[in-house]
Amino acid sequence: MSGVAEASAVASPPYDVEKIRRDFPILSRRVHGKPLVFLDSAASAQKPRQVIETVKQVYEEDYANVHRGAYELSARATARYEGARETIRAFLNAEKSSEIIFTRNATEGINLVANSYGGAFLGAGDEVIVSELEHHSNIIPWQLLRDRQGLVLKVVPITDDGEFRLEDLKALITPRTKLVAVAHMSNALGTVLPVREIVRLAHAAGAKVLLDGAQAAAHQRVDVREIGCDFYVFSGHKLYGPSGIGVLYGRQELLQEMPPFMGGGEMIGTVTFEKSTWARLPHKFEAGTPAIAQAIGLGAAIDYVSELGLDRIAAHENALLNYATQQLASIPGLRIYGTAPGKAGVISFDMDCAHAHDLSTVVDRAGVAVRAGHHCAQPLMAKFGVAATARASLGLYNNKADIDALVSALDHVRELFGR
Ligand code: 7TS
Repeated sequence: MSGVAEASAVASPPYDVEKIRRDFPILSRRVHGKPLVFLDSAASAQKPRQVIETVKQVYEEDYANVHRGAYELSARATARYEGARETIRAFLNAEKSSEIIFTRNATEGINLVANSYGGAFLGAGDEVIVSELEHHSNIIPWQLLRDRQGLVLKVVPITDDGEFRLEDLKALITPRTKLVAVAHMSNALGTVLPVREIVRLAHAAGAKVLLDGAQAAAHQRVDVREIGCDFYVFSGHKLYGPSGIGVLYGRQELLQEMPPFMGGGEMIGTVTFEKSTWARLPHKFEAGTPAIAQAIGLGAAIDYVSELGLDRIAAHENALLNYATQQLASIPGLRIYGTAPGKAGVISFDMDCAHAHDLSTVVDRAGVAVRAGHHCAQPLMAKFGVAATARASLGLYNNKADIDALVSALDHVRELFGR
């Protein structure tokens, strides 16, 4: 077996980014008369033809509500929806497809865990630990729970380089620590957190671990059993899939104990006005008509990235990240935020001559899309003493020419605003 695997690894063709780019129709579009240079995949990634065609084909040929009709079309839609769940199970290497809950996005997955697990099992004085680099999606649900149930919310500080240090987590863990909820990868800095070690420390103290994989899932292979986490969330739209669909992975014994998050159709066993019972997993957590075509489209997106290979995507993006970092660092007056070793495809920066928003408006005129703002990580921005940064983030379709276009647009910013 391993001989076959090795042979196929050797035989795998080189990563042909120009060919890959042709799968993404939007990349041939022009913006302000210039070819689009898309460097905002951390906010939402573009979609390959394979995903667009799948969603279109579902609506044209296989669309009906799921889990209801005995008729052919509903059976086909249900099989494809459940097939997508199985694709996601394999993608995350979860043990059972009943551990894969479809949500709207990563945000909903975190809110589900906070309300259901947190609401049932966390009480006054119990501690939830997050980190200083979290997206607001992994701060606010815990704050709301804290204010409702008297929890203690603790925050692991981040170093000036944007590193998460295990000893800083260790220093915060006590016997009252019940949950550690952190990002797998930072959307604002690119820092990749040492998640296996975080899980080991938390579990040794009897605490559960939720990982926010909104960014990481698009940039590296994720194996929830190897990591050992209890919950993992991500969004389809950052993984080259449709918006409106996301995933919560939870270990079965936890999901089974947890009460429903939302009530309605699909999630019940029997209903009377006196008492109702709940459907089996995963349906207990999927109230209402789900995002059917979007879930199937997410399955197609995962097939797409799996065929390219997450390891090869990561290698391509890391080489490009090194190139981009070198190029940007050579621009006078440009400062990069977040230089943690092992970071992935995000570069946050500002320039001494222009505000991040002005900078992004100027580069947009050259067809270059970068995000400017607080990146939904205001506490992190406060730590660095800035209100906003500009951010270039990489996807599997970016190439050196994209970076060169950004650098040349930033040179123009210096010409315009430099003294
Ligand atoms: N967690 C992280 C680490 C994120 O980067 C984001 C979105 C979310 C959670 C929320 O994802 P959603 O799909 O539920 O909205 N991050 C960004 C970003 O960096 N720019 O726009 C959205």
